[in-house]
Amino acid sequence: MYDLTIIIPTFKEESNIGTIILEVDTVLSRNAINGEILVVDDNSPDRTIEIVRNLKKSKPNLNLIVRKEDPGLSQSVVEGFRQAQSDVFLVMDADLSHPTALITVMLEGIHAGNDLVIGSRYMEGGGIKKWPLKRRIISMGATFLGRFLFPEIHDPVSGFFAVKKSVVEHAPLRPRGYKILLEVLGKGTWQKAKEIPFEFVDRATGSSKLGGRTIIEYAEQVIDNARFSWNHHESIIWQEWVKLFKFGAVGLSGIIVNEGILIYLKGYVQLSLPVASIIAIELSILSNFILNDTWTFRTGQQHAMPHWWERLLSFQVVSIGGAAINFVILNALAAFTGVDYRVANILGILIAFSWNFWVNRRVTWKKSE
Ligand SMILES: Nc1nc2c(ncn2[C@@H]2O[C@H](COP(=O)(O)OP(=O)(O)O)[C@@H](O)[C@H]2O)c(=O)[nH]1
Ligand SMILES: [Mg+2]
Repeated sequence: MYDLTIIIPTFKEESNIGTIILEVDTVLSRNAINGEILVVDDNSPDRTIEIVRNLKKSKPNLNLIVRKEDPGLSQSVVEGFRQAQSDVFLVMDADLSHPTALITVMLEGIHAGNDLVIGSRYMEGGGIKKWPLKRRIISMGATFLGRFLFPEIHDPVSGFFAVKKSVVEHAPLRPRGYKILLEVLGKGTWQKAKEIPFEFVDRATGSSKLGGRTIIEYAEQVIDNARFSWNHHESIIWQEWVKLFKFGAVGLSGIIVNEGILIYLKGYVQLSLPVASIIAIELSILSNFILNDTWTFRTGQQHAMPHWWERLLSFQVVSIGGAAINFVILNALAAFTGVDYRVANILGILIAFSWNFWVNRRVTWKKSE
């Protein structure tokens, strides 16, 4: 048994595999980590396998799996999970895009109690070097989609992460395509994840295997994970649905508060309509805030905005933004397209609702790190 298994999926990496193995091995021995290096290759037609076999002669902690069926990056990583001889897995690319210097930091993160430690390109301190615009756009699209399922993870599709065996051991992973981390996040059993920023450096040699098929597979995977959560209420994605549902219920309650107060102030107190409506709107924003703060987003964890008045201010600003979005969409659609104003308003409400939920989820009630 080892303390850590570094899983490296490979396909046609003859120009990189020797270097990455030596680099990883140096990090392991320098830091006295009893680590296994597990290369999972999809029967590469080049010299990848031969190079690993040669290195294995002098490195007993180096292991190789050669897969002959169902080729794929994610499938290979999952095969690595199955055959790894330790309780902590760290997945990294062979093409030197992921810095080996972070291996120790990620391992420390796991030892500190995190179920997952993700090397993140999309947070402060992280980045991507030497990527063509097309790759950047595809990657940002994938990340954006992934964040709907995991709003708190900056880079849910990173290929560089460490995970406890217990997270994936019994998870019904359906690996396909490139984004194995999304599958682990969606179906694994985890509570605490930490991200560490790093700078992704595009490969200097060999070529990327990402193609058009990859994008379709990814979309399927996102849908499959969303569907999975429907039957697995302990999953992180389901907890996200619950928040969305509660936020929607609170929004509906706000309509009742708004209408009730308006009727009272206009009809009984006899205030003028503009004054009555401003008060009704503001009080419904306040009641929405109280319900969201004590119910929708009550997690028992510290908020990034620790004081209630900070969150209230943020919620207030977001609400005004939402109202502006509703207003602009309704009026623009009604004025410049043939859309009926009632339909236009429903559209405006839906988009404003999405905005409200999304920004409040990620800003107002963001968890502290
Ligand atoms: N086993 C296996 N590894 C793969 C496959 N496709 C890519 N890889 C490996 O996965 C890592 C990332 O692949 P790469 O093509 O560099 O993706 P990119 O960095 O997103 O362009 C590299 O180590 C590849 O050798 C595959 O089909 N099977
Ligand atoms: Mg690469």
